[in-house]
Amino acid sequence: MQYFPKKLDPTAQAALLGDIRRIIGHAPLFVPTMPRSGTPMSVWMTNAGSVGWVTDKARGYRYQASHPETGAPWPAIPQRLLALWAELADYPHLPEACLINYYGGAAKMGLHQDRDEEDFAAPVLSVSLGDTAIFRVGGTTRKRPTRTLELQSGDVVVLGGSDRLAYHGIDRVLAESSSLLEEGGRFNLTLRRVTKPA
Ligand code: MD6
Ligand code: FE
Repeated sequence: MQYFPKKLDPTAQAALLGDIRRIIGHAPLFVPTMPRSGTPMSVWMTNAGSVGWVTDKARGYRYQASHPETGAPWPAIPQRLLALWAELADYPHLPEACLINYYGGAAKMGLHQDRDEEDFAAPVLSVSLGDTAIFRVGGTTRKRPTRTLELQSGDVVVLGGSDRLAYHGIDRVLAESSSLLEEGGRFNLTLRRVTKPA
């Protein structure tokens, strides 16, 4: 795991937030539901890219090329995120998906691995915008000890190499810890390579 605190300055954060707001204008946030149980997750979600990560009761976790509610293709991944990937990912191919998670009030994310991609040689790169989150990260089994890290607006985390499949999650988000989002809360953007390059 590589941690880049304050990788984006306030100007870059505001510009990226503008990109995210435009994406949401075309691909509205939706409430994802868990496989089998259909329990709603507490985050809202959307995507950019040739494919996006979605989940629902009937079909479970997967990548698909269209928005589950509008049926429209996902908007393109913003150039400034592609530039960040080129700088930090140490991987010679473009990312294909940018998952956008929005955490309001009490939203959190349980401990999980990102493992729905075909190519674990590529890292997953995440950018935080808005309120500070308590990020928990452990090893590659649930039994390994975990530690926590406060992710602030503009921070970037890269999970790659032996940490590509590390368990991680968000315990909680600290309300009113940032003024970037007028409505409060937090966006997390995760860039992923999904398919194995030819
Ligand atoms: C979050 N992040 O920060 C959740 N996944 O809201 C993730 O699930 C994540 O930060 C893969 C790599 C980095 C991450
Ligand atoms: Fe994740």
